Amino acid sequence: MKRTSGHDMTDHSGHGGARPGGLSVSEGGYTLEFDSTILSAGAQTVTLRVTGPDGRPVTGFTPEHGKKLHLIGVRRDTTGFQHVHPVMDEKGTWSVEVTLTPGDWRFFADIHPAGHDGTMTLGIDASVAGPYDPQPLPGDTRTAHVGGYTVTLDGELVPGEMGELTLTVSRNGEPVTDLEPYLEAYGHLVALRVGDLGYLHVHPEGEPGDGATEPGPGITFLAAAPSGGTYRLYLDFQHNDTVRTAEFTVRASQAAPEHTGHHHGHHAHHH
Ligand SMILES: [Cu+2]
Repeated sequence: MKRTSGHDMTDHSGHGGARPGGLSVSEGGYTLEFDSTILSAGAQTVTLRVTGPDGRPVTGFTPEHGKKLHLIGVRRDTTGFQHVHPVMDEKGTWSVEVTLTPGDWRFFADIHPAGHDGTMTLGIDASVAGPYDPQPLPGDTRTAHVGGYTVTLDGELVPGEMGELTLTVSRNGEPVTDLEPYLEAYGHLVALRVGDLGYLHVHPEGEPGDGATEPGPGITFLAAAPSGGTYRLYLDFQHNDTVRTAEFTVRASQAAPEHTGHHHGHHAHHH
């Protein structure tokens, strides 16, 4: 039997795609801890650590996309998205400033502990005190406007299959062809499943300086949806020295008719 190894996270059961990350606070012996999971509204510094199989804070991490820890925070209604890079002290405590609004939040730490086989995403809940005004999910949106830029999304999220997503950036109607590298890519895309905020691993196709990847206007990613349903997508891109986030709502279309067992020539009935 031919076996694939390494980075093939696809589930071939036919029921879904890559298993989402971020649904567990602990995985493989690694656990995400916040000093406090009760936070206040507004700008503040949060402190956190990752403990390892021995129960002690981990200090050795393998950088991914130029950072040892990517921290993503989002309110449970999918608003307030933040993607920040905490700084670690010698004891393994990370700190970073975030700006929070009242409500229930989910934080994700995207890490690759040194010596561990690959990356993982750990997730933790936190409560921000104050009157919570949950927002309805924006409907299917394939065009986002942010800071004078327009970003359009092409391609499909398909349950159980790698699909290609292309995000195209324009400004004042003109394609942007001088995107700046940000964290070793022209864009970073985070996808969260609505309902449980399952975190999808999305991989950019090509990177700056590889001789093939253009600095816009299109940025291409590969992603597989773990299931049907609705997803919220967040694209970070950099232009004119500023990082901006464009947000989209996408429904994962059901997979095309089964590849096996379908009936050729089975047309609609006529009465
Ligand atoms: Cu990051």
